[in-house]
Amino acid sequence: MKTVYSPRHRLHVDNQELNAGVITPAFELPARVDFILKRIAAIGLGDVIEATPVDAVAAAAKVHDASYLQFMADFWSLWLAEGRTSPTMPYVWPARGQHDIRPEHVNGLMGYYSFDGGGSFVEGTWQAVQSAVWSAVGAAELINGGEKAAYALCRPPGHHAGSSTMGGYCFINNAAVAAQWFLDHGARRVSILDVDYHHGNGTQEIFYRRDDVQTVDLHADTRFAYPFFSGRADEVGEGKGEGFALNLPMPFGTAWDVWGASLDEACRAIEVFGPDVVIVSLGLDTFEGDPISKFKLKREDYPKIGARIARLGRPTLFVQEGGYAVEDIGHNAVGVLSGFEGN
Ligand code: SP5
Ligand code: ZN
Repeated sequence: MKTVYSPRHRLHVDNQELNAGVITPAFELPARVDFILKRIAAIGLGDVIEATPVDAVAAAAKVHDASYLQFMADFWSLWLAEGRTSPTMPYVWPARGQHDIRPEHVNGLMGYYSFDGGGSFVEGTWQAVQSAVWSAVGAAELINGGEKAAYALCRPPGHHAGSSTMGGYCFINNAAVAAQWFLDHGARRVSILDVDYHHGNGTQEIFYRRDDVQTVDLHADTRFAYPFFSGRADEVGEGKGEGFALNLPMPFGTAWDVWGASLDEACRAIEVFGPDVVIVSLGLDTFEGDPISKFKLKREDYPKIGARIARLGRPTLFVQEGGYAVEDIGHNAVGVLSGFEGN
C-alpha cells in the first residue's frame, strides 16, 4: 500500500492545550508521523510519496464554509496585527442563551469558529493544515487510478472539524474532503468508517442530512467522554440523511472482544449501504497505552481491524486521525494497514 504525506505537517509544532486547568504541550505532536514512517519503512509497506500541492481551499470549500476557511487563512496575520506571536487557542464560545453572531476581533473569531480549545494555532498551522488536504486528495487520486487502497498520513487530523468549526486538534476534515472528492470524481456512495477512540463529530455534522455519505463511528460513550455533545446511539441522521449515520458507543475499558464485535456490526451496515469507496478515519487512540483514552486494544488487535475492513472488498482510503501513544503509533497504524493487505 502506498502512503501519501507532506513534510509540511511539521510546521504545526509547539502547540499547547488546556488540560484539567493546566496549559500543557499538546498531545498531538509531529513525532507521531515520524514513528509511523519509521514503521512503514521497517516492514516495507510500500512507497511513501510526497503529496503534490493542490488547491486545498477549493477542495475543502465543498464541505466547509468559505468564511471559516478564510478565517483560518487569515488567522496568523490577524494575530500578528494584535502584536502577538505566541501559540494560541480559543477561549470563549457562544453557548446556550447567547447569540450566533460573528464578532470582529480575532479573540472572538477564534471562539466563533471553534467548539473547544483544541484549535491551537502557531505560525505554520495553516500551511500544515493545507498540506494534510494535499495528502488526502493525493491518496484519493491513487485509488481512482486503480490502487485498491492507499494511506493518507494526514497531520493535523480532521474528524472533529465541522463545516465551520475547528477543535480537538482538527481544522479541515481531511476524510470529509476526500469523501466529497470521490463523489465529484465518479463515486455515487461513500462510507466513512471512524475507528478513532473519539466520536467524529465533525464528520457526522458535515454529512448528517445527506444520503450519499454514510458515517459509521465506533467510539467511547460520549455521555462520559470527549467530545460529549454528539455521538449517542440515537443519532441516526436527519431528513434524507436519516438512517445514514450509525453510532456505536462503548464504555471505558472496552477491549477487543466488544470492540471487534462493534467493528463487525459497523462493517455489516457498510455492506448494506454498498459504497463505491470506504474511507477509514484511522485513529489509534483506542490503544491500551494511549495517554488520553480509556480503551484497551492491544498491539495484536490492530491487524485484525485491517483484515475485517479488507473483507468489505471495496477500494479503501485510510486517513490518519488520532493516536497519542507516540512510540506505539507506528506499530498500531501500520498494523491496521498490513492486516488489510493480509500480512
Ligand atoms: C483527533 C483526536 O483524537 N482528537 C482528540 C482531542 C481530545 N481532546 C480532549 C482530550 C482531553 C483529555 N484529557 C486527558 C487528560 C489526560 N491526563
Ligand atoms: Zn481521537
